[in-house]
Order: sequence, then C-alpha cells, then structure tokens
Amino acid sequence: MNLKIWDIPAVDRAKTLELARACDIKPLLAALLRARGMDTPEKAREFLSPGELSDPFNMKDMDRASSRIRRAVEDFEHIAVYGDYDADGLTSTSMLYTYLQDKGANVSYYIPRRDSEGYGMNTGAVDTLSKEGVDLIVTVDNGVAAREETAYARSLGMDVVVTDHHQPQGTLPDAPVVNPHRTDDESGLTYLCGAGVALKLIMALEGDKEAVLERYGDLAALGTVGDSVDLIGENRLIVQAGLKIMERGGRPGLAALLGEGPATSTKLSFGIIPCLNSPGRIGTPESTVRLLTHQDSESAGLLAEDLREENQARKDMEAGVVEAARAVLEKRPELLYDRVLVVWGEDWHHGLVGLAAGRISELYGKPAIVLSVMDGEARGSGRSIEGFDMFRAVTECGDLLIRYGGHPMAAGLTLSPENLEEFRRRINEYAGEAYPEMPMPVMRLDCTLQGSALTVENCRALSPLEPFGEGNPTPVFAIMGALLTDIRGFGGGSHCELVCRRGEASFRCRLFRVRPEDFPYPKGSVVDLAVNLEEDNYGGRTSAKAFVQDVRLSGPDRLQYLRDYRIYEKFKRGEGLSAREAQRLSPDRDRLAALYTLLPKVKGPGLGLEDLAMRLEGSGLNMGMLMFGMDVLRERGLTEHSVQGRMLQAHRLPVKGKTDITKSPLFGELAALVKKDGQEKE
Ligand SMILES: [Mn+2]
Repeated sequence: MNLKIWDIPAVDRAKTLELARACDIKPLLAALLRARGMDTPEKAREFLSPGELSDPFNMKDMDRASSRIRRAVEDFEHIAVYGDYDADGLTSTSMLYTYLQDKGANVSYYIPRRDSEGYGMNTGAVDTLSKEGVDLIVTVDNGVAAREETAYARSLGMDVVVTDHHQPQGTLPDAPVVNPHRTDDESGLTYLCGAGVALKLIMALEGDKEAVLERYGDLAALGTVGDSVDLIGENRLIVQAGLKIMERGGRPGLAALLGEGPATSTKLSFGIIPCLNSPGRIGTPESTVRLLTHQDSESAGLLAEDLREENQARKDMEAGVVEAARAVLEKRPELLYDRVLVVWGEDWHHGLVGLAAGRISELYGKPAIVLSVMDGEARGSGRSIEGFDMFRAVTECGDLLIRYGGHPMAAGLTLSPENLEEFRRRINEYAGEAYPEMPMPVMRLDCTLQGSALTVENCRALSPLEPFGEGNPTPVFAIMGALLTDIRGFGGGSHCELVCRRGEASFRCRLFRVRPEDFPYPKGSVVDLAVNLEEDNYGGRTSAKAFVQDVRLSGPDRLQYLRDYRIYEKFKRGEGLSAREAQRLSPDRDRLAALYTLLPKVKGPGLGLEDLAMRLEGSGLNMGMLMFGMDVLRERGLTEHSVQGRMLQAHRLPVKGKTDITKSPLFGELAALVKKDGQEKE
C-alpha cells in the first residue's frame, strides 16, 4: 500500500492580504510566497525582482583559465572540450564548443560513454585526444577529481583547464580549476550546475555578461533544470532568460524539439530534458550535441525527430525494467514488507536502473535499489524518500561493495553478484536499527483552493513565481471534499479524467498513468485532490488544466491508516511487537465476519483498500486488522486475495462445512511476536 501524508501549511488570511497589498500582487501569489518562506515584503520583492549577474572573475582561477583559453584561440591551438553524457554535461559541451567555434578557434569535443568509460576523464580518452593532436583540454561538468588524468595529459604535452561544480575530494588537479565548491572560492555560486560554470567562463572570455546570457542562456537553462540544482540566485536569472530565448526560437535544433506552445520549466523537465538525456543512456551522446549545435533549421527537424524516437525507445525499455522489477517483487511478496526494497535482474540496461529505482520507490512509497547483473558484476542505483539517508545506508554495507557513491537521496553501487542476498539483508538490518519507524512519504502542498478557482486568471497569477524546479517546486493545491461524478479514460484508456463537483462548481482534472479500472475509489466518492494548475493553449483555445498529483478519500485519517499498515508489515517481517501493536492487528470473530461479508462472491474488479477500510471503521476494524484479517480468511480457505498498490483483489470461495476462523494459527504467530515486558529493552 502506498499512501502519502499531506502537509498543507495553514494560511493566515490577514497576513496574506497584508503582503498582497504591500507588494501589489494577487492574494493567491501572496499566499504561495508566504508558504515558501517569503513572508515579508522585503523577502517577497527580492524573490520576485530579478537580481544581477555577478562578475565571473569573482570565481577562483577564472583569470588563469580564461587567459589560457584565449591564448589557445589566438594561436590556433587544438582545443578539446571534455564533457559528460547527461543533460548538464551535454549542454555545457554544446555551449563552449559553439562559442569557441564562433570565435574561429580550432575546437572539437569529447563525451565519454556511460557504459564503457563512465563519468569523468580517463587515461584511454586522454590517449585518444593526444593522438588527435589536441593541445588543450577544457573540462566542463567534470574534472575536479581528475588529478592523475590531468598529470598524464600534461606528461603527453597537453595543457588542461578544469571547470566543474562537483565537490572536490582531496587535492585539486595541477591546472587552473574553476569550481565554486573550492574552499578558496569566494564567489558564493555553489548552486551553479556544470553549464552555469561554463556560462561564467564564456562571460569571462567575452566580457559582456548580458550579451552572453542572451546568446547562451537557453543551453545553460537546460543544464540547470536538468541537473536539479536549486533555482535560487543567478540560477533563476539563467532559467528566466533561457525560457525567453527558447520562446523566440533562436537555436534550430532546440526549436524543433520544443515544438508549438510556450516554453515553461515543466516542459523542459518532462518534455525536453528526457530527450537530451536518452542518447547518453542508451545510444550515442554525441547526437544531443549535434542537435544543440546544429545551424540549419531544415535538417534540425530530422535530428529532433531522431531524439524523440530514441526517447520513446528509452521509455519503453525503462517500462520493461520496471515491469520486470515489479514481477520479481510480486513473485516474492515478502520482499515488499522490507524497509528498503532491493531488487535485481539479469542484463537490465545500466543506463536505466536509476530511473527504474525512482519509479519503484514512487510506486511503493519506500527507498528502492535496482541492480543489473551483467558480465559478472551487479551494478545498480538507489533512490530514497525524504528523511532516509540512502548514501549512509549504502556506506554501512561498504565492505560488501566494490564501488559506491552518492548523497542522501540517491546512490550508485557495484558489487559481486554473490553478495546480493547478503547486501539486501544487511541494508535492511541497518535500516531496522537506524529507523525503527521509517519516514512516511510526504506530499507538500501550498494551500487549499476552491474548485471554482481553477481558472486561467489564477494560472497567470502564479507566473511571477516561475521558473519552477528544484527548491522552488510547481505549486500544488488541495481541493477538499469534491464529489466524484465520473471517471473516464483518455489516451487510449491509459490515463484517467476525473469529473468532479464541489458546491456549484464542477471541474475536471487529469490523472496520468492510472487506468480507470485501477482507480481506487468508485463514482460517488467524496475525495480530496492535490493538483497542479497549468494554462493550456490547445488549438487556439485557452483554458486552465488541473493535473492530479495525488487523490485520497475525504475524511479518514491517512496517517493512522499508514501507521496500522506498518504494524502489519512488522508482523510480516517477523519483528517483535508491543502488546498494543498486536492488539491493533487482531480482529475478533465479529470483525472478521464484517470483513468477509463485504468481499464479492466472485472474482471481479478490485476494491480500494482505503474505501474498504472506511466502510469497516464502524465495526472498529482498522487498516492493520483488515490486512491481517484477509490473511486469516485466506488461511481458513474462505477467500483468495492479492494486493497491488492501493487496490485489493479479493473474492470468497465456496464454503465446505464449518470453519472456526478464530482458530487460525496466524493468531498464534502473532502472539509469539509479542515482546514480554522484560525483553522490551534488549
Ligand atoms: Mn552536472
């Protein structure tokens, strides 16, 4: 079962109106600013008004880096831009390559392969560049850790300039190193991505900051959104400028990829950036650089079409990995009760395991690690939920791993396949000790809204907050207590459209990736909706569209549902329970009978778990008892069932003779797990 706890900050009406008046903005915008911590007119104005670009030479070593590159341009030395295969690395590469070409430099670029070379500089690549007659290597989005490779390049007679935004570890390479994370860098630009640092380098080379932003802001914006760095400070300026440039359609390849309609940060995140990333994952990353540096608008359409096709192939392959991972988990359902889901398979594409881990984590509301076994090695990637430190957890199992790295929300790891089972056991053992209660998946909302407020005018009131992204998320609104009057399919039946009524207002909203038959609540339910609001200009008509991020039944206490469900998970893992916990799980004969009578007589469509729990609340049956009770009924041969997500598939079986349901051995198993008072401290 996967439920999210909603966190909706209370709105102080008086203070919101005061802020709206002081800044001369709409109350809705004022409420959002307050919800995001901009609660004084000063803070609000500072956030809403664009600041200024700082002097690129504030960055340590920018003078050394730019003068070395300038000399290379003047002397027609062969310059190689050394990039990376993700959106940040590819946009950085495209930006610096285009700029140097425009300056008439002798320039080429090099992107390492994800599967065979991995991230960063390697000596094989340095050899290749040396044979090609390269005089100067300029790294973008990598290089700060390449101390040995830099020394090797210099031993072959090449110079190196490093530009990067990754945390330095140990001694810096012996070269000019531009990196806002250097301990002796005082620029304060630690939030820049690789493309942001490359943009600063071009500003240093060119002199006119504004002109450079105007010319390359679109590429820098793609790197900034693609790398999920916080949209604060100059990152806001970069993305704002970038969106304007894209709207004008300056770069042929990008214009072709963007297609019709306005450029928004959502469109970048969900439409453009996955296309830029796909070649680096499953194909040749150079296709992205070719598209981004292409000059001819006629053939740019073809390159964009190729990238779209490759992205579709990536999506299909990713869905395949997710399906395969789910099949593994559902074949051994006991794995689903683990605190950290660990799942692996043979020959899953390495470029896709991270995306698959994100999807599995989202589906089950738990941290998830997906690994692929290939060529005698298991390589994988983990994605966490807020509050659980994935990197720490992986580090605790470091002795089982060949390589690993990451941060609290994500980690990468490599190990020998024979250690996989032990790794799964150990990371869950660690999680059990460090997080007896795992953090609940939380959905953060901005404020509540009436159904009648889903208007174009309100969409536009939000635009001063743009660009949305990391650190400044797209606003999410709660619409409470809406009557669900219809559930329709669209997009060939793979998505839902919900038709709702609240008071006089009726409205529709769209829920992606859930088929109408998998929607957990029946028509006529009263629900709370968490929605994003977006202006839509389809076929010349402007309307407001609401996209459902989450939906729940109005009324019941979700936190209690989740808590009781987690007691049931503890029982399934065979962990010790307190007497009170065991009591929360243990239904009496009447409650079991109430549960039994609500189940259909024959196999049919699924039942929503929360819906069922709500109907059973009157008989004192909670979510934990419901789950435990289903196991009892099955054990007694009375029913069959399975659980998927928030849906229960269950039906009664023909009854043979009399059965005493309270005699199920499961009650004995439950009692055996109850800790005696004296043992509780151990
Ligand atoms: Mn990066």
